[in-house]
Amino acid sequence: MGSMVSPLKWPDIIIRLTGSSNRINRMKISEEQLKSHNKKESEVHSRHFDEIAGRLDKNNLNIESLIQQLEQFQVTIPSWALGAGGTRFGRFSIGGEPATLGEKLDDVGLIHAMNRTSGAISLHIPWDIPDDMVAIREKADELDITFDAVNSNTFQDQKDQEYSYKYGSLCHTDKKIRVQAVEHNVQVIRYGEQLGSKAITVWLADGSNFPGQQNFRKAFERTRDSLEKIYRELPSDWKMLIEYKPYEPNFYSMVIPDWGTSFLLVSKLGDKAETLVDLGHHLPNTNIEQIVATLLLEHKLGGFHFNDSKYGDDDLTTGSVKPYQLFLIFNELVENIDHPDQPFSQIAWMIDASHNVKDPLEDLLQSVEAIQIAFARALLVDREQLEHARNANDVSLAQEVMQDAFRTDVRPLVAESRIRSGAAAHPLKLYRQLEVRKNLIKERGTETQATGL
Ligand SMILES: [Mn+2]
Repeated sequence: MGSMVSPLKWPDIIIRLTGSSNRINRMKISEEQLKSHNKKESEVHSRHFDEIAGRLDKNNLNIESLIQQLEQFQVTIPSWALGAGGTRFGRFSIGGEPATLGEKLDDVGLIHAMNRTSGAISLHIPWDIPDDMVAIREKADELDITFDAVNSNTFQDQKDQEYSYKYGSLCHTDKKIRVQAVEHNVQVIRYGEQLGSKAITVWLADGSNFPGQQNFRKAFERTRDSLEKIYRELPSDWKMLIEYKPYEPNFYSMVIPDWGTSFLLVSKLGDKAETLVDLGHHLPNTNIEQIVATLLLEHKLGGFHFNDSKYGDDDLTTGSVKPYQLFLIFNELVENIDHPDQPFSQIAWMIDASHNVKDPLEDLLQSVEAIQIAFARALLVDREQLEHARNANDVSLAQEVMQDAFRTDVRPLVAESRIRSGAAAHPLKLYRQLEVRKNLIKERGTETQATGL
């Protein structure tokens, strides 16, 4: 981010009345504010954009098509990542956190207004059950937001719940508990149908903490049997995405620890079941791009949970620690972009992160931009030359082709795609100029706490 322009004062910020709500002012970003921001940025932006567009044109790259692909690309915001996260050691509030589902939608609306790339939210049930389905759908329409995959939760016990998930849910040794967990997932699908979602993401905390605690084969079979029951309740145009994770909350074994186990389950379930890749759910140094390539080959790549990590499931800002890995993942995706059996547009692109020290909205803006940058760089890879280098076993050339794309500063291309979509040239800069967090604190107070991780 460049130097910050002095912030606007409160009266300059367009606010709107929310009618009967106790909260008087609702922070909203107006078209005028976006236009004025882009006007101020236009001179510097044009210079940077013309420079890179001219250079890429010499390489016979179709800039227009690249920008259009960026414009169409949308990344879903998870409802649980809009407040401050925490660790088991503590949590530090940031103030102005959304306390209701409506306010969570408002926050996604703010992000989407600034980047026009975050036009969907992924809800977590039961944290985000809408009280008034019609009102929530209307609000989402107004903010131009759709509902992406819904997420079930059998990793915690809820207040009114009959049986505990302490020793597992879909894998549990007790049939009554498995039935309860299956019914919860079916309920999540029913909520999702009312919202217009088209997928359910299942992540299981099921596993064991000590050797000998669980019969691996029986736990797998019970899980498969439970998933089949949920699968049978899927509407015809829905998908079931099965996420895997090697450890945590269980530290000896997880029932679905890796992509291979997820792939085995989704293959047994049927065409509507696919694997979901959460970047943080791998042991250190795992070659995630190769997993992505194999899932693409088998048409079983359902979607992503983007984040970044240094050691484990750190849930850090996407692209903040390993940007080259993110680029390599997108390189595999772009290589397969026109495949009719695994349409790029039907892959679920979602963020799954947690923010312990940063403003969640700033963090999400940074994550989305990092994803766009990785996508744009992957679109720059000279595929013909790469294929030639590979076939000729020209190892150095293959590396050059990849790194030439990675080392290109594509930020002006991403900014151009935003400007054309009516978004801000520099969303984070605008966010700070408008003092959005300060206004959210004014609106909601410092004591609110969002449900989430
Ligand atoms: Mn995840």
